[in-house]
Order: sequence, then C-alpha cells, then structure tokens
Amino acid sequence: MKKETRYVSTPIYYVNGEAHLGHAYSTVIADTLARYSRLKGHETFFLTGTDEHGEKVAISAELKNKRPKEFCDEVSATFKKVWKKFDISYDKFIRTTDNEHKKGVQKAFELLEKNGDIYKGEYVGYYCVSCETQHMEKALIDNEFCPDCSKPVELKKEESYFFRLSKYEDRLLKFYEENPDWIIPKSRAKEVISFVKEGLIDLSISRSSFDWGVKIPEYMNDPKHVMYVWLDALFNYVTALGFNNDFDDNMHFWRDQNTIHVIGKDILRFHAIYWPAFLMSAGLPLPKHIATHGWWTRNGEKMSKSKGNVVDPVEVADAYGLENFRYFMLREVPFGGDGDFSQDALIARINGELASGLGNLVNRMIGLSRKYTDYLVDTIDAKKYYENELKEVNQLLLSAEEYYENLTFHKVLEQLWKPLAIADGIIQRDIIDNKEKSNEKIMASIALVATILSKVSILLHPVMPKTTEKIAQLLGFSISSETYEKYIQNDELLERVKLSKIDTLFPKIDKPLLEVVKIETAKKVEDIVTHKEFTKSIIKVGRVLEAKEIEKSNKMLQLKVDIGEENPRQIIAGIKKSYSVEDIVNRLVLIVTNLEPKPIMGLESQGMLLMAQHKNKMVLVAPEKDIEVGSVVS
Ligand code: ME8
Repeated sequence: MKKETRYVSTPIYYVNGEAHLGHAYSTVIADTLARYSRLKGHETFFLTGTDEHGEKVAISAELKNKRPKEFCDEVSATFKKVWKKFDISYDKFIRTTDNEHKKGVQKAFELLEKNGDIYKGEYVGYYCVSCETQHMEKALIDNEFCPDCSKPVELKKEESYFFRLSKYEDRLLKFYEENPDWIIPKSRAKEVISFVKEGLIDLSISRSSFDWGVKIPEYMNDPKHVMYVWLDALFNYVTALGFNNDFDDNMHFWRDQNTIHVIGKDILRFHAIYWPAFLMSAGLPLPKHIATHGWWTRNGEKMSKSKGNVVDPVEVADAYGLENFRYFMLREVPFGGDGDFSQDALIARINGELASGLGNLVNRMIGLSRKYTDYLVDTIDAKKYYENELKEVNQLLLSAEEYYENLTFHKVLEQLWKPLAIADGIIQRDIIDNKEKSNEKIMASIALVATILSKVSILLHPVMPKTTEKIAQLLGFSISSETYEKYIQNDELLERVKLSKIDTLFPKIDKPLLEVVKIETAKKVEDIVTHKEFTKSIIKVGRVLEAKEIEKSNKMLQLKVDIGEENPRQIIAGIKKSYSVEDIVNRLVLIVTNLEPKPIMGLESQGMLLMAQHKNKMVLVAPEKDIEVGSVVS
C-alpha cells in the first residue's frame, strides 16, 4: 500500500541577519510537524533554507563590505549551525543561490509567460526594501511609511515585467470560499479575502536597477532584468523537490497536495495571494494549508536589533536546555496568537510542568518500583484494576492527536499532561494512602504509571525528541513509527520490563539564568564616554568639492572634501538614498578627521561625514552659518 505523504516547509529566511527567536519558532513548529508525521509512518519531506537575493540582502552585504555571494555563504551557514543545535530534522536545506533553484525559477517564469501572464511595463510606485514589497499610495502610513513594518518606503520608477495578478482575483476568491480551512487559523482568512476584494493590481516581478537576483530566462532577451525576490523565493517550495528536473520523483510530495507551509503572520499575503496565483498560472496544484503563527515580542514590543531586545535562541537553549525551550515555545502561546518572551514564564513552565509534572512522575515511578517490585514493571494485571483509567487515557491521547492535526500545539501539550495527573492520582490513592494494598495491586499501579509514561512519551516525542527517548529507554523500548502503532494506535500495554537508569530529566531553576536585557543595560552603562575620550575625536568643517556615484552601489557616494588641508579628503558616505551628486556638491559639512582610514566598496574612506538619522531618513549636519573650512567643532 502506498504510504501517505506529508510535505512541511518553513519560510526561507533572509540572510540579512542571523537567526533569532522568531525564526527558531517557525522552524521548531515545522520540525514538530515533520516528526509527528514520521511517527505516524507517513513518507515525509521537511524543507527549510535561506532566501538570499534581492535589494535588502545586497545592501546588507554592501554595508559589510562583502560580495553578496560571499556574504550569503557566511550567513546561510550560521542558520544551518543554529538548526543543527536545535535538532531540526530537515530533509533539505535550500539556498536560493543554488543552481538548481535558479533554473527552476526560470522554468516557472517561462510557464507564467507562456500562459500569457507576464508583460513588460514601467513600475512607478512605493516600495519597502525591508519587506521587499510594493505598496499602493493609499496604504502608506502618513504618506511615507510602510503599513507592515513602519519603515520609510521609496518611490521607485523602473522598467519592469509584470505578472497579471489582477486576472486571478475571482479564482482566488472562489478558492478561499471553497476551502475555508486552507489558512490556519481560520480567523486569518478574513484579512486575505478583504485584501483581494479591494482589488488586486498586477505585480511587478522583475528589477532592472540592481543585479543581485535570478536572471529572467534567456529567451526573453532582456539580460538586465532579475526576478523579484518574492517570485524567486516562493518557488523554492517546488524547486527544492526537483521541479527543474522532470525525473526527480520528489515532486510527488507536491502533487499529493499534502503540503503545509508554516509561516509567520507577516508573510501571509505573499503565501495566500501571490503564491496560489503563481501556482494557478504555472498549472501546479496548491498546498493543503498555510499555517500562520503569531509574533514573539519582548515586553509587548516587536523584537528588533536596533531596539536591542532580540532574544538569541542559542543563548536561551544553552542556558535552559534546548528541549525545555522547544516545549516552552509550543506550550506558551496558542498557535496563531502572539506571545511575549520572558524568562519568568519559561522558568514557570520548566519548574511547574516539566520538573514537577513529568520529571517528578518518572522519579516517583522509579522510587516505588525500587521499594516494591525490585524495578520490575509488569502490566499483566493493569487492565483488571484500571480498565476505566486506561480508557480515559486513551481518549485523552486521541484528542491530543486531533490537536496535532489542527496544529494546536498548546492543547496537545495540555492534553498530554492530563494522563500524567491521572498517574499521580493513582500513586497517591492506591499506593501512598492505601494501607491494605496487595502486591498484585501495587504491581498493577506501577504498571499503569509506566504505561501512561510510555504513551505520553511517544506523543511528546515530536516536541522533545531526546528527553522522551530517554524515558522510553528507561521503560525498555525505543520511539518509532512501529512503537507508535503498537502503543498508540493499537493501544497495547507496555511489555514486562526491568527499569533501567535515567539521569534527572529536569533540574529546577531558581532564578533567571540570562541577562536577556543585557544589550539594553549595556547601552546605558558602557556607551557613556568620558570627556577625555570624547575630545579625542576631531571634527572639522569641510566643503564638498566633488561627488561621484560608485558603480554597483546604490547607497554610497564618493566625495572629495576640502577640510583646510593641502589635499582634499576622500570620504565614502552612505547618503545616496537621501542626496544626489548635485545636492551635495559645494555644501558645508562636518567630518570626523582623525578616524583610521577604512576601505569601503574598494575605496579608502579618510574620515566620516556626520549625518542625523531617523529610521531610514538621513539629513546632513552642517554649521549654522558660513565659516572657514578646517574650523574645529568643539
Ligand atoms: O520573510 N515572531 O524572511 P525573514 C515570530 N525571506 N516569528 C518571527 C518573528 C517574530 N518576532 N520574526 C520573524 C522572509 N519570524 C522571507 C520569507 S518564504 C518563501 C520567504 C519568522 O527572514 C516568521 O516565520 O524575514 C516570519 O514569517 C519569518 O520569520 C520571516 O523571516
């Protein structure tokens, strides 16, 4: 019989920064789903990877003074390293700079084009580089900020190819109506439907103003165009399966239509509107679900590097234990909702549920078996004494499985703790408080506890793989699709076993182990400079004599600035987005003149131009009145 297939994906992450708590969250969710699917014996494919093209990544590379590919190689490798640490069981890690991917996206472009959905035009509109997305003017906040991330947008005007997104409006609406469960949680479908109902405009899908992207197919004879990063990125879900290569049978994972894309709510529109429209145009089937989780915040604020409130997932895992952290992420927040990260909440879950709940029950079982049965567990009489309890446990486990299928992980975990409470109650009532217990009944009670622990461990395995395997080893079995079938599907009882050893599973934690706020406090303390330190910097008034654009840089200008020395200084300044060459020539500016020279874009910068900055907005700082060049600022 053909096995059922499951395909699970995470978003592919931009390489403009390293993995943070939010990325870890999406990836742990997808990993849990993939592991659950394998446990059930499904043929499973789990994909993650990195999204490496586009303006945002190109700018990040430029700021680091690196070539884009070299920069991507480095950051992509850091994601791989974090996922290894997080025990992420992916089957493939795709990079959009992979050749097979690039060829696959070109093939997709060709399909869309042959289907009459691509035409050439001019893109004039507002663009948010941070979200890599175009916006209509009416959607902007205060006419200048991105409605999604609040950063300033840019007005772009360039030749571009367009995808006829508007053509798919009706088909999309019909699809949502016929598939009300397509988006998980269901409640999120409303925002998508109303966005489409407001009217879709055709989507600009190529760029000619920079070259860090996949070239559009050669037969288009238009080599200056690279593809829009979201067209490139979304197709990763099929190129990873060998879409480019007709002989690669991994494409059956796509054709079987059992795909779940795990994403954050910030990228729902791309997955629920653009992606199905691209697929319809390419003649490919659609995924089964778009599973959309919420945001992690810190003290109610969105995490961001500039605010200094980013939670480093590796630090947390190192301090608190990886699997405790995985448990916390899934238990703390209902799927789809937002959650605030705090160490107090994490400690409360570890101490209250893992140590006092699961860990304590394991210890009690071992202690009692040592005292009464010489570590022997034998379920021979468990049914005789505990038929009702076993039935109840079975019902609870069945509902935990339903919650898994609906991705309501916090409920899965809540549900799995109920049998543990039953086991605790039995120990108390039938062993500790019972003065007239028979040996047979004691053995049955211990066996019931062990059986409960075996079953709970199997269903907890996708969340805490190593911890549950330790419990299974203690109970004489190993967790696999076979033992899942035996103990969960067929509801068998544990086999006779002598308990083996186990280390303490969950040491209690009495105080926060990390200074997550250390970046914020460090800023306050360490950023204070003494007067002596400050006066070491020499700032002089200069006049810009010349300005030039730098090839391949859309941020930097090359300036020659007279600061009253014999020769003008060469300053490489990241101001091109705010000032043109004409704007800046002849202006009085302020220059830090005694900084060590630094190579930027292959040119030596011999000082720093002072600017005032708010978000992405930059203005020059200059003397209030005319004054001689070379004047010192103090
Ligand atoms: O959007 N809380 O990549 P990205 C929860 N390359 N999840 C968060 C989060 C937070 N605070 N911050 C980020 C991209 N995430 C595109 C995707 S897919 C074809 C292309 C998670 O690096 C969440 O899943 O910005 C979000 O969707 C993803 O990281 C965005 O990662």
